[in-house]
Formats: sequence, structure tokens, C-alpha cells
Amino acid sequence: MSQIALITGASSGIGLATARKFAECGINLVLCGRRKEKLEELKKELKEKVEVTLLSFDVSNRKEVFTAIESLTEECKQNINILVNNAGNAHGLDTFQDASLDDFDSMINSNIKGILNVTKALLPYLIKNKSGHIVNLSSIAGKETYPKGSVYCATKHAVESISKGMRMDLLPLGIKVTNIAPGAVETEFSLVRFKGDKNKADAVYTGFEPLVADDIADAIYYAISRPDHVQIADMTILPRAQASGTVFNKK
Ligand code: 8X3
Repeated sequence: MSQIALITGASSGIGLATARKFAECGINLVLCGRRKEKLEELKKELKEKVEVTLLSFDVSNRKEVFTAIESLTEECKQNINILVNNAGNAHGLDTFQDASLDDFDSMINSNIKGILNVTKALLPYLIKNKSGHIVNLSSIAGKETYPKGSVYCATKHAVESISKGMRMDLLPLGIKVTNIAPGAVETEFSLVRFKGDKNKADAVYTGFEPLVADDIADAIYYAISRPDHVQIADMTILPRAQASGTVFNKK
């Protein structure tokens, strides 16, 4: 049976790498993001391999999410069976006392409300199709809290909890839930966290070999391609030179 995957945050980083990996493996795609031009470029690249549909919305905007998902063709809605909740970001790396409420709001909106909005909008179709796999992108920050990361870490702890809760509640419906918790992956993540300060962003990944987005895309594909009776519940993936959120073996 041909598969269809919806990936949020598909215009860059782990989402983009996952789209490429899935296309290589013949999985049709619904690619979601805010940056329409980037999605169009990706569609041009992948449409020879698989069917690609684009949806442009902000995951934190409930109305936009539901309208976009409703706009999918009936055929797509009847066959969609994989959801990769990848969209999310860190805004700032500051002590609690210095961090801004605006940054807190941005992280809560994209990292928590985003998963809730997209999953609730798509879930009726996964349930109707009696087949489904939801992959939630957490972080090492969902396993531990580090200094200056209180709210980012809180949002990723929420993802961990939501993944566990979904896995239990969706169990009778036959829907698998996988939680993936990467450590340091060199993407636009740090550039966004440091609001475009490239020096600060680059410094995060110097002195060791970080993960790249393809490493996580491989793990996501591994999780969704297991035999039917196997459910990968949780994967924590670190660079060889990282032992925890803050412990690195830097040269
Ligand atoms: C991204 C990894 O270590 O910067 O979630 O929190 S980390």
C-alpha cells in the first residue's frame, strides 16, 4: 500500500531531510511550513520521485492548521497514515530572569500548541484509516533541564509527556507513537535560538562533530519502517561527543 506522510517544519533542517529520505523510499508527501518559496523549491526537487502536496500554515494558528488540513483532497485524507510533528524552535538562551515572555510564548506556541493543533486536525483521518504512526520531535532538552533553557526544556518535556499520553490513548485505535529526542544537530536551530547571531550559532557546533539532519531523518525512517507489530516508543540520539544536554567532549 502506498504511504502518505505529513511533515511539519519541512522547509529546513530535520523536516527537510526527512522529506528527502521519505521521497527516496517512495513515501508520498504533504509538506508543511511557513516559508512557501522554500516548500515550492523542495516540491520541484522531489516531485519526480513521489506525489508532493504543499500546505503553508503556522502550526500555532489553530484556524490556519484546520483549514489547511481540511483542504487536502479526499483521496489524500483517506490514505494519509504518517504524521511527523517536527516544527518547533528555541527562542533565546537566557536565564529565567533575563528571558522575555515573548520568547516563552513563541516556544510554547510552536513546540506545544503546534503539536496539539496539527495532531488534532489530522487524527480523525488516521483513526478512520485504522492505520497510523505519529512521530513527535522532542529533544535531549525533553529529558533534562539545562541552565538558561527553562522554558525551552519545559516545552520539550511537554512533548515527552504528550508522546507518552498519546501512545496510551491511541493504543486501542492501532496508532503507533514514536518520540525522538536528538542532541546537538547542526541546522538553523541555533541561528533561530540566537536570533540570527551566526557567531554564537556556529560556536555551539565547534570543537566536535555534531549530528546532521540526515542522522535524525534516518532514525525517523527506521521508526516508521519497522514491521507492523513493532512500535519504537522512544529514541535519544546524541553525537558521539555529547553525553548529556550540557556535557560535551570538545577539542
Ligand atoms: C536541541 C538540542 O541540546 O540545544 O533541542 O537542547 S539542545
